[in-house]
Amino acid sequence: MKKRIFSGIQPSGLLHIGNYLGAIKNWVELQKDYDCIFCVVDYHAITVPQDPKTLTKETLGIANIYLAAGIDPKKSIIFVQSHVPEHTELAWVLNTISKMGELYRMTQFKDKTQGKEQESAGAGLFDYPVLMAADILLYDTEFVPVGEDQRQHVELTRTLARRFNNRFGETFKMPKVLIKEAGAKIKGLDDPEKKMSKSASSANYIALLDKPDIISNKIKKAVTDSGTEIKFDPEGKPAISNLLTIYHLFSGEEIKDIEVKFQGKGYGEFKEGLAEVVIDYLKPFQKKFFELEKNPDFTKKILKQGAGQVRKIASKKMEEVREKIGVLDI
Ligand code: ATP
Ligand code: LTN
Repeated sequence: MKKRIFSGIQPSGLLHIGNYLGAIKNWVELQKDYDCIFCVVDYHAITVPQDPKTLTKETLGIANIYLAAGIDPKKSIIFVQSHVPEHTELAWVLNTISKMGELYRMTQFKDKTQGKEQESAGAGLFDYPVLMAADILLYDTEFVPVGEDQRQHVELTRTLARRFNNRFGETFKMPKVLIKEAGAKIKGLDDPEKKMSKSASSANYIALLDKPDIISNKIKKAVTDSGTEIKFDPEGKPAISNLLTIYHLFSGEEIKDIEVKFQGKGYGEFKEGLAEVVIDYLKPFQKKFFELEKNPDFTKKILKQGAGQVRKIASKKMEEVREKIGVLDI
């Protein structure tokens, strides 16, 4: 029996190369050795206001990104969170054992409410990690492959699993976070101190669907460090180190070899090389994405099949949970 992997991405805005290198690229590799379930977490996306038409379009869009990137529905399951109501049902039960204090300590909640009146922050945004815990725990997940920013949420998931198991008896498997060091925290092109984020300005990220000239331009304008040397030194040269990481992950070349290749050459030449590597890598992915976009019924069929497959697992787990907490069976 293969070990299970579960992960998900919200259909809220464009995906960027940080999402790809920190999450999706690793998922594609994990499919060989694990029993993988990949979810489009639409109920997470509505924790901040979403235009309904855009949400529908982006839900399908994320599924198409998964497929175009190489998630193979013959090997892995792809589905949409809201199509399996056990996710929200388990989230409710887990809410009853979650503490306000531990949810307040979540850095994502703090970041997303920063500068705003906490009084007007959505209860859904506050509760976001509990729904994520439900996603993971429903499937006896062994590993959760995500970027560094999600580590704390997986820790909370473990806390909730442990608490439930202690109170009601062994029910949930203890999941572990799976973070691959290279790519776990791709930094913004305009600010190498912070993670690349779709909530930032467009100069911050390279979207997976950006056109070649846009990619070249963004890389050309990316901030650099003082000096001229192309050297991997995250402390002393955070900007160039970030660009080297991107180069390494898209080209498959070792960082040391890339340093040698650009020895004695300036930042300009390195950036031109990087743009070429990123554009070449994304070309077949983009082509596949636009093909899939023309045939929504194909993707919908995969999502429907996926929901059917996972529902069997989820409903069994929910039955067990109901029984454990003492819900009347009729
Ligand atoms: P935002 O910053 O607007 O909240 P996001 O870009 O972080 O959004 P998510 O949907 O929260 O996007 O993340 C999807 C996946 O991508 C998660 O596994 C997350 O850890 C990963 N990820 C996001 N940003 C990065 C990044 N800069 N580097 C590596 N992985 C990332
Ligand atoms: N919070 C995650 C998305 C997410 C997720 C999950 C990731 C929701 N449920 C379950 C892994 C497992 C994010 O990337 N922002």
